[in-house]
Amino acid sequence: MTEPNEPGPADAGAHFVVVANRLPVDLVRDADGTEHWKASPGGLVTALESILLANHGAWVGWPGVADASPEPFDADGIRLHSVALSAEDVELYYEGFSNGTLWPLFHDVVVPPEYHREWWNSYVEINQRFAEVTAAAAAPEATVWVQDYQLLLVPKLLRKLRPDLTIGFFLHIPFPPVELFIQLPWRTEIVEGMLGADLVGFHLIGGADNFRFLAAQLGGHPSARLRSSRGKPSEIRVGERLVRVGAFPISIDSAAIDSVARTRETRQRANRLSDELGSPRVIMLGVDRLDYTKGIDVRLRALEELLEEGRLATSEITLLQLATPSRERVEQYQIMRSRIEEAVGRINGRFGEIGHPVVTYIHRPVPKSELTAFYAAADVMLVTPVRDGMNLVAKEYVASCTDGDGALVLSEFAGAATELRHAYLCNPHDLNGVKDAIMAAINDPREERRRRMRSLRRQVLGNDVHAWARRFFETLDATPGTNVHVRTPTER
Ligand code: GDG
Repeated sequence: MTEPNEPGPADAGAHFVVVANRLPVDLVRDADGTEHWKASPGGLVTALESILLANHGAWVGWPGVADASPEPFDADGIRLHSVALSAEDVELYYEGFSNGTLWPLFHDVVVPPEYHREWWNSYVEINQRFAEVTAAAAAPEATVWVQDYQLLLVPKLLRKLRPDLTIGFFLHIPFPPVELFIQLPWRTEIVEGMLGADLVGFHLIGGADNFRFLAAQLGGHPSARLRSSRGKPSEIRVGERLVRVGAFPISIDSAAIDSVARTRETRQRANRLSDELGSPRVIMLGVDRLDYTKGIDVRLRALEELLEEGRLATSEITLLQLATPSRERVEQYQIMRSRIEEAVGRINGRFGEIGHPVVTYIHRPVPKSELTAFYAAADVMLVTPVRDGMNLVAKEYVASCTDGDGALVLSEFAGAATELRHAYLCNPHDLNGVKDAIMAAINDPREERRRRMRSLRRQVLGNDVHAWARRFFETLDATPGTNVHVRTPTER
């Protein structure tokens, strides 16, 4: 998407509405108080843009700065509706309940989740606000697709306001095992909130199974106990309604990334990057939001031990670690950042040479084109989360590896590991295993690495994000009682 156009006239509502915590454009407030919009095309926009355009769709979300409530406006044919959040709402609903309670709880309590009633109260209030803005933005009998963990209550709240709507929900992060989920003081409300949708989608079958089991236990919906036949969505009876639950592993715009990676500009930038890094035998790469779930610390520890043991030498390898700033006001993120930066400093201090650090660490976002060049230059990609819903970086690397000569080291705890079986899989809790996977990725015969990459590329290029969205809509459409009028273009 590009810059938004001028506000359009009020309309009778859209037939397809996406609801997400953030709008696909960010409102930027300069130091002098002036405001402008900046496109922030994340993966979700890429996935849904063609469907939104084909259906004159709308998007409901927070514009990214506190106390801003611009009127609805059109951006490249998509109508954008802002949900206003005050600074206190951001602190309690977003940094608090979303990222201090749900995020760690849903990621296997990697750090302890905090349970605060004032965070919860704000979460309920803001979910209600999202539901109200959506109810006003949607045409009669429209289809609404609610996204992610910040909005778990929206399906139920929205159904109450607008029973005529068809509502889909998709969770981008893992859905935790029952034993962990039931820590949540508001566990029943959350499950009931999600059951307000007609279709509840997860990345993996395991997440869908966890949810169904909980629905049976907490929601008193005994039909939820019925297991689905493998991979097929199952149905839960909720009063008069049937709710479908299924697995829809998200993907990327594989063909677009593949073609950018093949351009002369990208290849030249990749070659220059390799020169800038001192043309080592092996360039390793990590690309993550700076988050404690991503296992950046795991790969740094593995690298340090490999250097210590002499299995790797500074002269032959380098690690480029891009750690994009994220949730910087949340305390656990500040702690994690200090630890990682300390480890980078220690490794470079112990093993780096003048003009040749072992780890090149970048803590700022880079443009997408630059990122593709990073992928194209990397011999070994390190994706080592301790828990991750999917991990798109792993798939982007594979799509960028157009010469077939690259190796992916991938944690078994990333959703992507379910599909990318021929990666160098490792358990991030087993440091020796991580080290061995890195060494195999570096030292395996070229033909073996190419064989694995061929299989990974078949998987990623054959299952793109457009197919993901289409499958979700087809399943939603097939759910009894729904009324989906969304056109899903097969061509981009
Ligand atoms: C959540 C779930 C799930 C990163 N740095 C830069 C940059 N990125 C882009 C990557 C990739 C995206 O950000 C990160 O996606 P991930 O999937 O790896 O991780 P989360 O942000 O945690 O996403 C995750 C995902 O939702 C989708 O459902 O896979 O499990 O946690 O696309 O390329 N992009 C640019 N500059 C950067 O510096 N341009």
